[in-house]
Amino acid sequence: AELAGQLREAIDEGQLHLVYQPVVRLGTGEIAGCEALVRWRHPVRGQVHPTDFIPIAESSGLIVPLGRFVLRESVRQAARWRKHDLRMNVNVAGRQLREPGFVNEVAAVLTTSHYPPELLTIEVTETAVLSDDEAIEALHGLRAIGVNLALDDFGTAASSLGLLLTCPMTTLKLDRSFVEGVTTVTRQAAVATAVAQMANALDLNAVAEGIETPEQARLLRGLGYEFGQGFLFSRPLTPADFEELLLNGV
Ligand code: G
Ligand code: G
Ligand code: MN
Ligand code: NA
Repeated sequence: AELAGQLREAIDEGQLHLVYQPVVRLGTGEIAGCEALVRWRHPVRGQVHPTDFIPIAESSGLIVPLGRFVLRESVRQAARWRKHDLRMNVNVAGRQLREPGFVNEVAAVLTTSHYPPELLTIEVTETAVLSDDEAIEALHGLRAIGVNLALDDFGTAASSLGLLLTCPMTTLKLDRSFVEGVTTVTRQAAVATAVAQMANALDLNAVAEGIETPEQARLLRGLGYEFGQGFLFSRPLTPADFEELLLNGV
């Protein structure tokens, strides 16, 4: 409860900031885009990790103003990096999707920053949209304005393959729990293989998350993952560090 009160202040007083983790084209190693991840610089506690405050933000409703900050800031940054032709991925919670006017808000942010909708990807989790008609309707609205949609942490939650029929997704992100043992654990490799085949059959982009070794990257590329993300390439970076990476490559 204390943290919830402080989170309200944090949003108003600019204690939140964004870091960006590169998304790499596994075939060439080039940076195709990035995922915006929120961070909280707490005046007393120091860095508070999103896993410690996103749940509080969701239960208190503060995810709506927090998400508004994340969306504006990430799109503004993406527009500044426009000449690098980067895609920007932004995480959105179910609560945000259900907020009336969310699609209009995204459209307005894109217009204000002169950023093309085709370069923005909204990431949602399976649980955020599962059996939620309003959230699914928002996904259709976002797709209608040209925004891309990724199913994040794919395979972890109450995976409903039916979501792939009811939601207009453009991208599947294989959860890093399957990537961890993909070179050694047969069952994880089997899931990674099945997800890649499904993505390719449905004409969806396939992204593997949490890649930490060159062997994982090679294997996943072979399985059909066009894109990868993980500490092998880079941790999430401040805008200044990300720009340096853009100049020097991964
Ligand atoms: O880097 P990482 O530890 O930052 O992220 C931890 C979790 O927090 C991930 O599940 C990620 O999706 C989530 N997260 C990070 N930034 C945001 C954000 O801006 N909005 C939402 N809804 N979730 C986020
Ligand atoms: O749930 P989501 O995928 O949105 O969150 C991404 C989270 O995964 C962030 O917390 C990010 O810091 C973390 N992450 C990114 N790459 C790696 C990696 O290679 N290994 C591990 N263990 N975590 C990672
Ligand atoms: Mn994500
Ligand atoms: Na993820």
